[in-house]
Amino acid sequence: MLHEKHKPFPQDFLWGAASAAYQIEGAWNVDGKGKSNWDQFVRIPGKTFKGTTGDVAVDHYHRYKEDVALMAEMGMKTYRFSIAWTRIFPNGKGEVNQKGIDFYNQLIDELIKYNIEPIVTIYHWDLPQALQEEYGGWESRQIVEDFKNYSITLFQAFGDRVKYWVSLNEQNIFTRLGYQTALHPPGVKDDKLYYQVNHHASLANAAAIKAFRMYVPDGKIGPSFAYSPAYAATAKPEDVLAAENAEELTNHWWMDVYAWGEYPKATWNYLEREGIAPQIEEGDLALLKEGKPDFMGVNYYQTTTYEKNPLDGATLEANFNTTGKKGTMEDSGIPGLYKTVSNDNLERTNWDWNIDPQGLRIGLRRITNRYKLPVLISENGLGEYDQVEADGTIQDDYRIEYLHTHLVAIQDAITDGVAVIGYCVWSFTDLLSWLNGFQKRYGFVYVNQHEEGEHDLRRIKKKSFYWYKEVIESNGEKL
Ligand code: BGP
Repeated sequence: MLHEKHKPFPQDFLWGAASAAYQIEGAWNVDGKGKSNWDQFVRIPGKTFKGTTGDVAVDHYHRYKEDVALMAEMGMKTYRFSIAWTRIFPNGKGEVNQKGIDFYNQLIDELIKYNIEPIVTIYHWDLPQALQEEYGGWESRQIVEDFKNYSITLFQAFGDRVKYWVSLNEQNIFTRLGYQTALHPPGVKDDKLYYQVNHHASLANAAAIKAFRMYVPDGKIGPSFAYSPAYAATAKPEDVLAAENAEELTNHWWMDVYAWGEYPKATWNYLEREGIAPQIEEGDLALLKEGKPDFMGVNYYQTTTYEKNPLDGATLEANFNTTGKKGTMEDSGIPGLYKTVSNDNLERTNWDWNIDPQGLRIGLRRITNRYKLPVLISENGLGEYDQVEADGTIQDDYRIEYLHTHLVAIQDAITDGVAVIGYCVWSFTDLLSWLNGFQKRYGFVYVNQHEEGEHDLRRIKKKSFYWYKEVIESNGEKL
């Protein structure tokens, strides 16, 4: 299946970039915004790299016009951004804060002015702290109703102009880091609760999608899933089985529920035996089936390689590289099921993320074969140190190389028959990385923001900015 002749990118392909409210907006307590779980968490000493916060982030709240003008200059067709729940409902529910609605109206209108298709993410991790305090946030079924109401408020306010929506961003990541490894708020380690929280989030996702059909009947909606396709470390059957376990427990566990409203069998039975399967109430499974997405949103950064893990083997207690010191990431696993191992065939970034463009093609084909849904690549990008040269330029050839090879893989997948509707690079401007501060940069546009020292937040176009501009102009013919 090697082919010299690629199919072209579709004419209406959505070339874009993505961001999230907490990572760019700043203005954390401005214009009536309430406190989110992240506003709370970053104030606990030792939780983020050098104590960075999103209080200012890259000040997009005040500089959105400048940022959108840069997007227009680049020729971007789409921009994916998230809405801060606490700007709309400072306490998560109740009275709407009109100033929050106003801000996003202005941003959306500014994008439309330049023919940039807005893609709105409803939830990118910044939960209203009031809901966390009142009933534990995702820990309670009450979240389903509040999330649905919040979503409907957005559909009513913006659905006339916004036709592409992402429901939950990376449910698998915010729940794992929030409830298994305690790296994100609320900083809990409780496996049973983790699966219960996920069930609530899946219900909330389905409830929002079901409501969407009524409020934005001509729109499209789907979740964004952080998909890391599983590889087996060797052809030993026990390693292949470990990779199968991982594919089911780290991927199908969510995507099957999104696409089919069903939990995968082997994992369900395993969790039942362990006494940590979620409690399901009457009507839950029916609701899950009623909330089918129009596309699978995929955030792709890397593949993960697995081998057999004995019962007394590696656990999830492992160091996660948040410092940018290569080689500090440790392997982790679930005893009896699988354990991660480094893949010597792949290069890694300074944060120990594998670089694997072919893994994207493989993942896209797996999704297509299993779910028969179109895919929106809602995130893909390279987090690296960037250096401003003496002449003021940023020569990020490594980022161009990363994006180039991933786009070739996408075109391979399109040629294979995968329906890809768009590609959102993470990210447009540099922004705050949740745990890694400002030094781990992803943008086409450099922002002079740092953990320490001088930082006037000025924007500088990187070399990759000009490269992507040409890619878009040629609709992917000049990769
Ligand atoms: C995804 C998140 C993004 C972004 C990205 C890069 O998981 O959806 O919000 O942060 O990863 O991650 P990091 O900032 O850890 O490098």
